[in-house]
Amino acid sequence: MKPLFIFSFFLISISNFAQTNLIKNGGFESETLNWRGDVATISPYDKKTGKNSAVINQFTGAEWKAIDQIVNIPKKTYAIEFSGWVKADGIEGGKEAYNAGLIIAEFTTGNEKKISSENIAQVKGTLAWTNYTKTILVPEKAQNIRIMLALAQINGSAFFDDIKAIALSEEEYFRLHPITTIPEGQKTITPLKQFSNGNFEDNLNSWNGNGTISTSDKKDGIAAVEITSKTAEWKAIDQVADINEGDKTIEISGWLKAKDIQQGKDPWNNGMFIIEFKKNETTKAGDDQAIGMITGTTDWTSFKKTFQIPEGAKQYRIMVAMSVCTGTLLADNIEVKLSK
Ligand SMILES: [Ca+2]
Ligand SMILES: [Ca+2]
Repeated sequence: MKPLFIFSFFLISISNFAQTNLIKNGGFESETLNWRGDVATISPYDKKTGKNSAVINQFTGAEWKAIDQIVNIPKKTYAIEFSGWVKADGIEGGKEAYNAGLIIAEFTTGNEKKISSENIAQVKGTLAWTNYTKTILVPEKAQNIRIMLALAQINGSAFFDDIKAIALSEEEYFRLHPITTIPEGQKTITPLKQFSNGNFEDNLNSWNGNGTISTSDKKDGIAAVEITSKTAEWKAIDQVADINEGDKTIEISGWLKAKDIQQGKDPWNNGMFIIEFKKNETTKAGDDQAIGMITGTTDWTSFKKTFQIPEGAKQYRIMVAMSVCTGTLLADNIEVKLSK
């Protein structure tokens, strides 16, 4: 228990440090001590906390009436969390939005030159005690804050209590205001890999295996793929792509051309165009299927087949193979169409 207690104590000391209020006498428990200006009176009857609040009353004239306090911004302050309780009573009229009861935070340089100003609270009409909070990043070169409680050229009564300005380090600021990124539609999901470069116009991009690019003999465009085998071995190119959820059928088409392909000992030892369905990297979802087979010497020949996608198949692999035979196989314009 003892180490745990020490740890908790450490955390409490950190958070206490973070909660230090820069405003002196923000709750008006010491009447108007630390505040400049003489337009506010202490209200012991209508307050949010403790014994007192401060009230600025104005019944005629609609003049600017305010009290203020200047505080130093501690070193390494990244942002200030301003807060305060305000109550309004009969604040009526005024042409501008700022003709209201206001808490204003003004950032100034060391010699009180204004850098920026923000309204923390802006109240009109008649309003019960309400808490206002606003966290503002400290502008560059700001050294002081001037906090103002005002009745801005309007008649009525504005009550103020528990005025706070809490300095936050960068770390504290981002702990209180963590950065959240909003997912845009499907962007957070790893995009499915689509079949691509079936016409070999982008060299062998997207393809694996032992092909070369043929620019002299092709079906369309500037290039096709060529697989040449001098010995009866398996030599192939392949590409794996994802199946969209809900897809039921797949149609594969492409063009093949054979140059002196000598069949091996089995009938499928020829130029082959194959699809394999996969559940994952290592598990097949069914038997391999031939889209086309070619042997001997031929012109460009078109092949097309449609398959039902087997249960559980998440990926497919398209293969163009010299299947344990000799000769040259060319392929071009391979296309895949998935449908629901
Ligand atoms: Ca108080
Ligand atoms: Ca091509």
